[in-house]
Amino acid sequence: MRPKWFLVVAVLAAAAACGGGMSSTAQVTIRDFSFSPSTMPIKAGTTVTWTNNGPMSHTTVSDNGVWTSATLAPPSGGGGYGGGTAGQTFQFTFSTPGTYPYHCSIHPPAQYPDFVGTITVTP
Ligand SMILES: [Cu+2]
Repeated sequence: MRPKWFLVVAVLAAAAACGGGMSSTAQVTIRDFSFSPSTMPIKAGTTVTWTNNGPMSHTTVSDNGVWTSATLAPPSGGGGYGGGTAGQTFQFTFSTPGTYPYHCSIHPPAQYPDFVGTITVTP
């Protein structure tokens, strides 16, 4: 049987990892034409990074005006020869609990109904 101190260490490590007001991060990948994951629950204080990995330029824009990214260029060049650039990113930190739907302003939901996402922020 495992000694009890092992359990204590595990609980303390878990508390240190997610408690105490430490910030955390989450990732959304933009493709042609989807946000992945399209729905994402996070805790308040989490910084979300959107990364464009599709072949076209895209944006991430809050339906309610909470955030508006610049145009995010796709990754380019290199391939098997190396070099090139990574796809551009946009970051936003969610402080207030709520539901935050968003879309790409270049490819709006009227033409791309599945190209939408939602961030749900809990306290
Ligand atoms: Cu787009």
